[in-house]
Amino acid sequence: MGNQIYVIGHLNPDTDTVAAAIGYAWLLHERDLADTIPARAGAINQQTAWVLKRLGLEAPILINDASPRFESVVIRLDTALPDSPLREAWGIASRTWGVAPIVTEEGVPFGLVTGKSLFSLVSDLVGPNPQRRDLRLTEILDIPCREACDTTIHKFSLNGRIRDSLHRILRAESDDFFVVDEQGNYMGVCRQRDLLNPPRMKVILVDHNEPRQAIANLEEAELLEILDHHRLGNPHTHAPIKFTVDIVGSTSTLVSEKIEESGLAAPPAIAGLLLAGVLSDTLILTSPTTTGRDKKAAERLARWAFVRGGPLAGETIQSYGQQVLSASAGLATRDPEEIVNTDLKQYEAGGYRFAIAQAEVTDLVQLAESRDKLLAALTKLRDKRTLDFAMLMVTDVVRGSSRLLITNEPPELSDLPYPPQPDGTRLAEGVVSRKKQLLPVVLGLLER
Ligand SMILES: [Mn+2]
Repeated sequence: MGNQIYVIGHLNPDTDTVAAAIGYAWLLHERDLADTIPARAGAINQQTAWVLKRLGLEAPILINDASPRFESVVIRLDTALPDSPLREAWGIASRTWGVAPIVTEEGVPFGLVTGKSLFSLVSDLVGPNPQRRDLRLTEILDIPCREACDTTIHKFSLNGRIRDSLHRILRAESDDFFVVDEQGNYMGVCRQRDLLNPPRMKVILVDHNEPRQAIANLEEAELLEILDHHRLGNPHTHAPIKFTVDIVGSTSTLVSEKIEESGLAAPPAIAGLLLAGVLSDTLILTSPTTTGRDKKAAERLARWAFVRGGPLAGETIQSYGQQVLSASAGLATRDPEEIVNTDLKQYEAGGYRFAIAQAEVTDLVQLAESRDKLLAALTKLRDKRTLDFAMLMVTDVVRGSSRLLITNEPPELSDLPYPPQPDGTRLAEGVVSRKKQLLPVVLGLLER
């Protein structure tokens, strides 16, 4: 793990979150030579997959959990075979901290030669009375390793979380352990003292700042920085961190500004990705969250992205934006559970735990036929996450309006300023932003 810094977006990643992670990781590497790795906290949605493919970019790596794993402390020590003479293990132990791993020809851990295992070998050979036997060191060193090693050493899996094994580690006789892969092959050795204080994963959060929307066990990571455009719900940190939360339409806007401030230009594919982030979060610069800075960012990114020979040569902001928005699939062709889980944010307010999902469509005609299935999926989601209620905001990105589906609507929400429709949904005319339009209204009613 070392000095690697993961730049990671929120759960249920959308295009802006993936773009910001890739774009900001690129900038930090280019400007500061930082060892940054873009990451994502969940499956890529259909729109983002389309954008990445169009630009010829790889999806960032998936990280679900920030809790340190055995791979962060494993040391790949040299090994000796069980039938090799002990002198080979002796040689290895003199170069390590006094241990030598004994591993079979197949690559499977057999045992560990340690100071303690050697002492117990010698005391077996000599017996309780040292005068009775005159044993030469060279004779001892000819003994096969298999007779001199401790074969009761615990094995832990490379991908396992250290904290899940803490009591086995603390109760074990030895201070050293084997680390193996899924097939049980030797990957190295780890020490108790490193396991009790493993290096923390270094992370930069983009496009979110609430732990509830972040990878699991974020508190076990070392949080270096937050770059975001959402309401505050940030975690406590032990040390001061760089914190940028600004009122713009997308985090991709902030990343493009930072690139410009550094005097750099993003390569066409990364600029195209950031532009997709801006255009999808702002619905092609029309949503009420859009600011002058987003428009400038779009122009700047278009200048970098639409160059001759690049993957977006010949496009305009409008033509590209329409392709990006229509790459998110329509309601009827999508699995209802996928619709309610893809762009989902969870909140707590006024004693309620709830979630608001958003699905973007290019027309609402399919809503009537999908309504029952969507409500069933919302109910399932509510049960699974033990929420008080769940809401789906189906946004018509062309007409700039949304319909709301709510399960277990609490009485406070009967005052929602969105009139119920004959089909049981609520009509939120002109509402396209969950963050800026819907959420403040919902929070206002719940916290009254
Ligand atoms: Mn965003």
